[in-house]
Amino acid sequence: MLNDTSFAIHPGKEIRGSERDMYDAGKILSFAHDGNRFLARCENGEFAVTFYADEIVRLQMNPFGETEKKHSQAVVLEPEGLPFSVTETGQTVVLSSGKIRVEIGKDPLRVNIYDGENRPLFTEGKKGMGFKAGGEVVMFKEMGKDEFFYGFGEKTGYLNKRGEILTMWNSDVYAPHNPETDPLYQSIPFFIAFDRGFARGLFFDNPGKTVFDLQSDPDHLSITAESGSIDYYVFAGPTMKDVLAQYTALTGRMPLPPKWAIGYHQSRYSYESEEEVRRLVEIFKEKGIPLDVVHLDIHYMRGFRVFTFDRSRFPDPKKLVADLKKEGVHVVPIVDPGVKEDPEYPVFQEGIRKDLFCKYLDGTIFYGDVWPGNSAFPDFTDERVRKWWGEKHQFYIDLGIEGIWNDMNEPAVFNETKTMDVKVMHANDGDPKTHRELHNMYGFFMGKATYEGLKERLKGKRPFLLTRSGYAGIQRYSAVWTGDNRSFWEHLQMSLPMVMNLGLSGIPFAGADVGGFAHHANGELLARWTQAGSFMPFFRNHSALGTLRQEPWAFGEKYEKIIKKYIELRYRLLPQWYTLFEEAHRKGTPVMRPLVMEYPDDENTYSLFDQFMVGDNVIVAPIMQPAQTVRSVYLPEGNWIHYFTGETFEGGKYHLVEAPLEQMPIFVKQGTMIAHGEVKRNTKEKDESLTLHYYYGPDTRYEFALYDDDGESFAYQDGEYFRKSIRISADPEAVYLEVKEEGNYRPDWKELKLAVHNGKEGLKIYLNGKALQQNSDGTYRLY
Ligand code: MIG
Repeated sequence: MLNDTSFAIHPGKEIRGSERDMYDAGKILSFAHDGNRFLARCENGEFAVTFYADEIVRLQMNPFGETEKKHSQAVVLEPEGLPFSVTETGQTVVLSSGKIRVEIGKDPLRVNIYDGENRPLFTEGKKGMGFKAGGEVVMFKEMGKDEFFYGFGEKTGYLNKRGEILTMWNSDVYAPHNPETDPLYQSIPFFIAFDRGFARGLFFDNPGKTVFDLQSDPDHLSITAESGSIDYYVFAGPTMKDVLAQYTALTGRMPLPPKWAIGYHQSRYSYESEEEVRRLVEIFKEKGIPLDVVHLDIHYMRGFRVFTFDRSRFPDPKKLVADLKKEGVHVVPIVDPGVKEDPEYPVFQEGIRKDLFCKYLDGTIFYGDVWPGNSAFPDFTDERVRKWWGEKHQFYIDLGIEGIWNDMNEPAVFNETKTMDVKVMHANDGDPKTHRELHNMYGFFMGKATYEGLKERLKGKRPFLLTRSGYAGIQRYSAVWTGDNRSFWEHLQMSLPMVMNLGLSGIPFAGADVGGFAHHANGELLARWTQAGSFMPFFRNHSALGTLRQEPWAFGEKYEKIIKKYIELRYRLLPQWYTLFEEAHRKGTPVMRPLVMEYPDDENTYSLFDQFMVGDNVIVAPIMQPAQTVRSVYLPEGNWIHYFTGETFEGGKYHLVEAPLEQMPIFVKQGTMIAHGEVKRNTKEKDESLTLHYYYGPDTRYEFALYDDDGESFAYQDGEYFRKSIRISADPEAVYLEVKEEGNYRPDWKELKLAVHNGKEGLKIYLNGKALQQNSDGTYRLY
């Protein structure tokens, strides 16, 4: 409350992780192990090690009681009962899976973890684990002097988090989103430590308040949790992609979203009537600007009651949804967790009668003030409540709705603490815990309830869910947007590292409100923001009540043309996007990537935050300052082709690149390929023809993939998909394509063309050993 006065720097405020007053776990008194688990009793608590997979190990230390075998619902992987060896010496006990070696010092308990090649994954050095008198648990890990840190979910600031103190406590922060504003809406207590190309990960699975301190001690980071015990997983890497594959094997991966969700979304707080929504969609059509989704913010509801439509504003929502769907546009309404306390409101009645709301230990319901006024909050930590909430979505399903937007699910409450009373008790599927202990999972459980409820009712169609709040594993249910940013250039700048770090935290489907939510946008800002946003996984223009309108045409024709061009580019590249989404779904590799992920041996990429990659071969360098028409772009080794001019740029150095307002610098790596479909009104329209653009470079090799399926069902899980893999190699005379296809699905397109850029006279193209004839337009027919 007093954080914006000098009270914020009250003497004696201590948030740093320090050893001061810490009680160390002490020495090991006895230990034992069965096939699966190693258990040690220490002077101050119990310590356990469980191998979850060859490259994943779980470590626990509970100073206050026993360590539980059970894991949180963030985790979906069950330990396989991996055999591990146990070797005891005088000072240590060493556990090894072959890929991970845990070296446990006995007096005092100290844990150093190495990989199969004896490289340190995480070591404690002199500092270990313990607890404080206030009940906090603390642990330390050494930081190498050349180490960089990425991930940590949704954080402001730069890409590399070394030197920061990061708090995990899901919070509704309307303003400001400054470099030091922390925490925000999401808590993903996971990070990647990266040392000159060697990556490994750590997930601290504690949904209470945790603090990661990478600042106070230059040689150690500390993790402090206000409640609960120490419970963490180590991932052995050795590459960033490996770490993410391992982390998402543990916490789950993004389901493949419906194709329409990868298109362009238009939103406003709020489109307030059926008429306004129809008119909006009409204008998109008239202007020929592609559009897949319109979001309905809180004004669609009757007095902000969830599972209702205000019939004075929206007289016939079913017809509206159906008519729009005919045009290929999906409607996504907002759903908040707060249920209005109104004895005449059936949802509230049911919640009371069936005992579904969050309560104190003594049985009284927790009420908080949100949009509808005094409200009760479903206890999503309980399966019974999640099922009920899922069933309630039949209301939207009956209207033809296939996507939901969850907001305010930190949960946000209009009071001094901004959230639910931490003393509230959650049922937590038979293991009751306080809100203080589970706070960061409230939005996660709401997402679980919503996604599973929708999926069950959509009869085989893929649901789309967007959420503001979440915890590790939220990617299994939802896309994430970064909340209430502002129409500031600084917030456009910030969105790059923020969305990249979300991707590095297992959440590939993320984006920031394009144009900025609060404050007033202007034409130049919106144009530049749309350019950048069109290359981010979740692509939605959204703006707040009382701000200037922000639709693509809001600032006149000059800007509209540019904005339209980039939305069109999104659609042209959709086959590429979809292929990358499928890769993220299957492996956990993010769609939007920092350069360091693809060029881990290039030190120039380690802190690079103002440009990014889409997939492994496209670099995007947005303009993020007013009146700027030239910027510096770093290009790693190899040659890079300017997407718009075709000019070749030599890699391994910085370039000053021209960027007039209508042009965002985009580069494709020489020797690689990207797929183009056709510009469409939306994803309902199918591609007739696809073109694979190959950027010729002698003596290059590349593995290209093109993925497709019906874009809306789960049939791809039963082999109804299409994957074309092309192994490309080029020498000074020719390009050799070796093509393989798998899956039973036949895409809609009738022809597949190959366009060769920067080729030279007489260059030959071979497809599976056969020379191809050039078409009159210079392309080659591949299919
Ligand atoms: O600010 O529902 O972040 O996207 O438009 C209060 C109204 C609540 C916050 C969300 C924003 C949404 C708004 N909501």
